[in-house]
Amino acid sequence: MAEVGIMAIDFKNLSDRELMYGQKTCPGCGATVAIRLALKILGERTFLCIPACCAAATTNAYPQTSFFVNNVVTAFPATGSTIAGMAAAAEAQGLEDVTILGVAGDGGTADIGLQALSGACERNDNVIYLCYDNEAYMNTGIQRSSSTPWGAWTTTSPAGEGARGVVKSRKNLFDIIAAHRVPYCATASVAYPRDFMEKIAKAKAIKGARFIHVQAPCPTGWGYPTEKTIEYGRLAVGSGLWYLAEYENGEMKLNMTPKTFKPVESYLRGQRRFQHMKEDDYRLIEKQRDREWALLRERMKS
Ligand SMILES: Cc1ncc(C[n+]2csc(CCOP(=O)(O)OP(=O)(O)O)c2C)c(N)n1
Ligand code: SF4
Ligand SMILES: [Mg+2]
Repeated sequence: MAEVGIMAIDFKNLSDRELMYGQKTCPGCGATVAIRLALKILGERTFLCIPACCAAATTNAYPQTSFFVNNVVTAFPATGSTIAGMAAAAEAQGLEDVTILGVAGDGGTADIGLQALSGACERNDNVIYLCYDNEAYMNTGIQRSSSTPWGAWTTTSPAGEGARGVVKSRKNLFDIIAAHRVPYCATASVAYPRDFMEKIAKAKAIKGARFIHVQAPCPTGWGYPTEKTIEYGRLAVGSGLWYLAEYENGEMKLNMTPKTFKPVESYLRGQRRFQHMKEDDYRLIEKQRDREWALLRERMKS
């Protein structure tokens, strides 16, 4: 794979200071990695907003907080509108050195929060919206979202005798947000921290509505050993079931272009949510992947 550097960060001299710790997430939580790394780049002058989701429930049990930046918890559908208001307030107060950051799960972004996010993007509000995607509603016990992949078991998409898990393809958030013609939009993975942090740094340097969709594996909801979060994140990208891309100045570009893919079963077989899958399912997913990648290569620079 050819990895493309995006924004120079002095990794050697990166601050040791953590702006998120003490959270009560499960061990191996990918979402935690995403938020912690994002805050490292964005720094103390960040005003954070989180809706109902794992990231809020595990960090803000009043009177405790795991954040060392200002933060507010908002209603499930309201991240986009709350950060729009925060950006307007910052502007009214003449605060030019602050970053307004919304962090929400896939359910809070692709489903219930999509309208508010769309409004913020369409108005080009001066905000960064980070969606950590663990591919289901995890905080309430693993229900399917519109970002849950084809074939995955969840409590609302059962699998077994006569049922095959989710039977539709996931929504493509990256395309939806790029269609708003925002200044910057990207996909990322917690398993590629350098790429992710460079994208956060790039977003920080741009004004207007910026969106980053980061895949964040979840050992509890996906059903794999807690120490394998980074391994599964890597396998998702290596098998072509998650891609790293950017949209900027009206153009889309792939940041990694695998010459050959790892077999999809190397990613799927070890996860409880895909345990019901058979050889035919793997081949079907492979076909969908190849179709998707043919389109990606056609419409994106690499
Ligand atoms: C209007 C409303 N509906 C439902 C809920 C219950 N609820 C809280 S968190 C959550 C799931 C969030 O899923 P996601 O956004 O993917 O974040 P995750 O829990 O996976 O981190 C739900 C359904 C709520 N708080 N408000
Ligand atoms: S359920 Fe998943 S996303 Fe939620 S805290 Fe646990 S590991 Fe993290
Ligand atoms: Mg989720």
